[in-house]
Amino acid sequence: MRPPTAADPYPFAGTQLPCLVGGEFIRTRNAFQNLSPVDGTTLCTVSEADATLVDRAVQAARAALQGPWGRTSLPERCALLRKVAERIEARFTEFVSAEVADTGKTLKEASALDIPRGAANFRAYADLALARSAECFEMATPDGRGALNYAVHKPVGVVAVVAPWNLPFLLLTWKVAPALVCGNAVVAKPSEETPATAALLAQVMQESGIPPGVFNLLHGFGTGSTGEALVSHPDVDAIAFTGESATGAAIMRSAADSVKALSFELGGKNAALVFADADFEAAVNGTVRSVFANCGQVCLCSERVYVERPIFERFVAALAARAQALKVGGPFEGADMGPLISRAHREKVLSYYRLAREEHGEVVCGGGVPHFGDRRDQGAFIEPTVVRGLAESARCVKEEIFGPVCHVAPFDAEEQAVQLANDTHYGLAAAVWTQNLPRAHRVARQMQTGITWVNDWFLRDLRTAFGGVKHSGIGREGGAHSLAFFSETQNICVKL
Ligand code: NAD
Ligand code: 6OH
Repeated sequence: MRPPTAADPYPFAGTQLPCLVGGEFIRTRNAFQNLSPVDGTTLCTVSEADATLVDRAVQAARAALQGPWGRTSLPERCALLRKVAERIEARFTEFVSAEVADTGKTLKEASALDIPRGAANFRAYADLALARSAECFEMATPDGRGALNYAVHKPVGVVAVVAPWNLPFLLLTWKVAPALVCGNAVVAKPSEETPATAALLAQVMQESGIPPGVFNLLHGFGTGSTGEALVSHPDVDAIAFTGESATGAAIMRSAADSVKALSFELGGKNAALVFADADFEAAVNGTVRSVFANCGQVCLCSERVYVERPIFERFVAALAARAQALKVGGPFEGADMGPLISRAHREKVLSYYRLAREEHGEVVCGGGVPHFGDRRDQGAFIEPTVVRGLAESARCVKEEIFGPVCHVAPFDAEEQAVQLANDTHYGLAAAVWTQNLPRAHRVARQMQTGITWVNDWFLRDLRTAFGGVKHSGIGREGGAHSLAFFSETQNICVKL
């Protein structure tokens, strides 16, 4: 699998990306521009699906469920998913080119994480679905003959998958793969910011023999556009959504009238707790990663770093030094950190950089925009930033920023660290750095989050539960949890 070079073209240069509906690639009259976050140039145009096309896609999905797809066996679906994984790998260079162009993320991130994880998602769910067992309970009855209860798993039906722009391919396939292996038909809507890897996936689905209508792809915006039309469509049975908490709330309202099943992976304001007994270098390295990975645009990123007082000053100095040493640049420049997704998002993150000063924080490093003196100045680059000295009630400590920035604050006692970490409406992930084993378990268990890492960050086993508490989500995905969400379980009770 060869990573692309700057000489490899954007796979869709100069074209209009189509939607895929019922096995047919459709270019719509309404098209929008897909801009590069690296230099603001137009990468391609994208067909926006209107409510009529959304309806066609949902009907195509419904028809597919009633056709041969509805009669496929689990091994047949698993074989198809494995083919999809193989085709992604066969077109690895194109996928990476598409992802780095749309997002500006580093070549290393896209080659080592986003695209391999896309393929891995299809393989993992094929393996997991084949290994799934169904529950069975023998029961006693008054006549002594007994009864046997056994469960069967059926598809939910038409599933809408709505994905964000930060890990576009990873997060789309994370839901599409389990939905398909469970026998559903999917209507997917990637973010308007990052349509290209989804467009390649639509081609791969066709190449792999996924029947028409089983995977439909709609491009477009959210509110008042494709996304809203899809999630409020009465014939959609379930919605798997990843994105902002406020968007989740809007989708919940849209979905209420037709009582759709919902799985939500939402925002975070994640804490890292660094105890004085931590392996200092490992904690600094891990925190640099957990704050600045993907330009801080990972839902799991740490935006609040609490450090035990004896090592606080040394830790802040090391973190700031490492942040300042990060090379910011485009995907093909050997950079450590790419741009934010868009100028609009940069405006939002910069507004928090300004707010941090207004809220009497001290900007330890960064806080602005880098100047390159070339076309990258038209992009969405921003400086990695460390802030200290804010009150815990400050908006910068409470609200998700989703950029390469953290607030770092000292703590004096374990109970205080736990209280600070949990003092938020969010509850997605936490990172705990300590070499004291009993403390590691004790603190980890007290984190009000769906996911807690001890002495690492974003270490993923696809069989594990993934999701958030409080405003960070509804339900769990990953492993058996995804298979449960994308299936209807029927109990059959047989009197013996
Ligand atoms: P977003 O909520 O703005 O958009 C996500 C998707 O929803 C896009 O495809 C968008 O077009 C669509 N959408 C927007 N409004 C809609 C509506 N009213 N109806 C239907 N669809 C609508 O999120 P984003 O800015 O793309 O992504 C960043 C956010 O996602 C951050 O808050 C981040 O924390 C969160 N996120 C969470 C996880 C997780 O696993 N918990 C993972 C990644 C990102
Ligand atoms: C959020 O930005 C990252 C989510 C990661 C996953 O869903 C995953 O499966 O690793």
